[in-house]
Amino acid sequence: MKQTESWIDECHQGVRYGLKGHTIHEENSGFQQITIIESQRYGKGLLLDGCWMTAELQEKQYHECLVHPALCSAAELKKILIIGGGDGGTARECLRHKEVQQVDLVEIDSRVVELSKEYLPQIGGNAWEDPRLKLNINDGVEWVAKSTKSSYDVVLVDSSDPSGPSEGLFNESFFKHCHRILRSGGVFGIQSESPESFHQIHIDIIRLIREIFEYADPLYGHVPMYPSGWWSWTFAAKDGSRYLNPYPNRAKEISKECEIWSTRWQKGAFESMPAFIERELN
Ligand code: SPD
Repeated sequence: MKQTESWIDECHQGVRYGLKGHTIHEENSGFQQITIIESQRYGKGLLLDGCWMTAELQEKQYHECLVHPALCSAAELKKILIIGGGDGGTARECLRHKEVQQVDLVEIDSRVVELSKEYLPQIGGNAWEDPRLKLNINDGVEWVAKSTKSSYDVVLVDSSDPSGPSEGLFNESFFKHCHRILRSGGVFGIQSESPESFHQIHIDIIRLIREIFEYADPLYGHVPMYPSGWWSWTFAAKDGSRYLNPYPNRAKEISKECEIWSTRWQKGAFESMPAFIERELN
């Protein structure tokens, strides 16, 4: 029998951001409400606590933009840390880099991983079987606090919005640990919300990261299903703004199979800070 299609919306402050489709699975994991939907336009999708996380036909717009600015510019790529990212998309993009020896994926909610493997297997792709991937069902805040100094070449935070299980991933203490565990020559990257829909949160994230890291800059792009569709990722480093300059050999190899990311796209995306954000940050 054909499922009844309806609008599935993420709602904020008098605005809603929706896809037409139907719910195929819903549960409360103890950490959060997890919803898997089938949409008419973007394939299967995932919501956490009613907020859009990803969908099969637009996940690359998010994952490529979080991963490649960092992995194409870090001095070495031996050991990568991903906090969150339970759908596997960030790990998949990291593991496309042949120099990567180990990816520690630290996801607090095992059900996000299990349901993503079951309903959204294309998003993780081969990452789940890759021996370089070490999946840890653990609290990312505790993980960074316990990690030894300078133990990672790249640290990526692929979290949901800063509330519920992700609340602790946006504060001073967390960022200080990320700075401590990053090697010099390393790159830190985090999804940093929408300059429009989550304007103040976006500003606060950049300001805080700039207080802790020697160099930090946001990059702007589009994820159609997210609030306003206008999204950002912020990158930081200790030894210069190396994230602005991808190594040409890595970039050439990686961009061959990207939908969005390329050195050209990245250059524009770092340059496209809107004037109102630039004024506030200065
Ligand atoms: N408002 C949505 C922010 C979600 C960012 N993370 C998405 C997870 C995809 N791996």
